[in-house]
Amino acid sequence: MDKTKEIAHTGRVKNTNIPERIEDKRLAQRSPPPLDRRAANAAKAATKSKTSDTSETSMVSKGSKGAKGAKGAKGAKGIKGVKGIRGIRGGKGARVSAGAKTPASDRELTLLPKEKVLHLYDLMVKSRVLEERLLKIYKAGDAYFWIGAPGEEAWGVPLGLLINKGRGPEHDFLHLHYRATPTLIALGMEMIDSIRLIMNRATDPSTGGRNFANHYCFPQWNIIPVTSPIEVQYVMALGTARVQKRLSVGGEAATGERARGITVVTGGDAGTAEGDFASCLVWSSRPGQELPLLITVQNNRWGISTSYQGQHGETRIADRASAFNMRSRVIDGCNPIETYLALEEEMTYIRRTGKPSFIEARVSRMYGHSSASGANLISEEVDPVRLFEERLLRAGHVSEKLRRETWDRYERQGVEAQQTVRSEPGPKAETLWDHVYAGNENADWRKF
Ligand SMILES: Cc1ncc(C[n+]2csc(CCOP(=O)(O)OP(=O)(O)O)c2C)c(N)n1
Repeated sequence: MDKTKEIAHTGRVKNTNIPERIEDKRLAQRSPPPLDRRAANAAKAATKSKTSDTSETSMVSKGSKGAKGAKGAKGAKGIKGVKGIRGIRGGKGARVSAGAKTPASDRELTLLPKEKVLHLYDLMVKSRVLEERLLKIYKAGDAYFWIGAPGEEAWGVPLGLLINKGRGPEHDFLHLHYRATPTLIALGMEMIDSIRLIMNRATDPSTGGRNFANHYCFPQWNIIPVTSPIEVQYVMALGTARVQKRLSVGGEAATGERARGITVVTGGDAGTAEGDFASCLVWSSRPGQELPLLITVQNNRWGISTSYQGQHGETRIADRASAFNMRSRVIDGCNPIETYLALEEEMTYIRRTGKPSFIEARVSRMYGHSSASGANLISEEVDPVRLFEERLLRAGHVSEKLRRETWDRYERQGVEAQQTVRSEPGPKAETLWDHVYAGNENADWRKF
């Protein structure tokens, strides 16, 4: 049997089909210089504050070793991502140990305040526990279909934390695809609302129980409805970015200062073959008409069961953005620190200039495409949550006790939420036509 199909059907075979091209040295990331400077400064600051580091909560062991290891600006090199990207290469062995570093050399942890690092960890665990709960719900027969984001936590959580959250063009718009649970969790979505969606309950705030798992919609946070047809979000994103452009300096409805809200679009690597993706590059980069748009691709190296390797003539997807003179970079989306810093930098650039930027994040797909491909754990895929957790344990940022408590707390929350949702009603037939049009105009064609 063809290896690709084998994976799709069982989800358990060795992932022998990981494209060599992704491992090519040419893929080494070109981090813009400001990040390196920032890394150097943070490393210096961490060294200085080494002795005053005991003010942290009890979850942090005394005299953080990470801070000790931060000595010297050379540590900044770690951020370049070449090392991190190795974490998702198709090598052998336990994926948790791929990024193994001694505490003394894990300077990267000092690039963000410790509180932020722990917050990232907490939300990543929460998102993973929720996703695994959704899988269990599907496998127990409480849902018809599962699709989701285990393996994208290190990408999605930082993204959610950096969003200027709210409703209307002065806030960020998010055109997400169906692997956005980590971002929604970071934005503050309750676990129970994701469970209501997968269990198709009328109480589901996203769709009233009418759509698939992970097809979120939260108008109060500018979360545009997630669509099942892939890639359409890349052209829709042009619309909200255009509105934000109009509100900026020199725009059609100039307000005197550049709008702070930007538009963010996410999607998969296979989807970039669609014309919508090309349209997005063209329309966001027209000289003098550039749009405040963060275009991102989460490259997990698969489009259902079709391998990246046989589909992409370009070396990096990010290279396609370079052809439009757009700022672009490749990052290790399995590393939350690198991701956070890169996203922060690109979002700041877009807010400041009103111009687009492009990020290709290398991510993991731990349970295959969806329930349609079995939804079983693929042990060779990188586990970014465990990878990060290992680092935090080694650095003394997280104790074994805190680790256990975090997983247990969210596990309990998930189980309780599932039990609650079981007793909630499904949608009524008469609500079928609700919310098809904006303003809730009745869309029942029989009544036209
Ligand atoms: C327009 C359209 N074509 C095909 C499909 C079927 N389809 C669903 S997911 C998928 C693969 C998408 O792969 P990728 O863009 O890499 O995202 P991933 O699912 O890997 O995150 C395809 C082809 C679809 N949903 N919509």
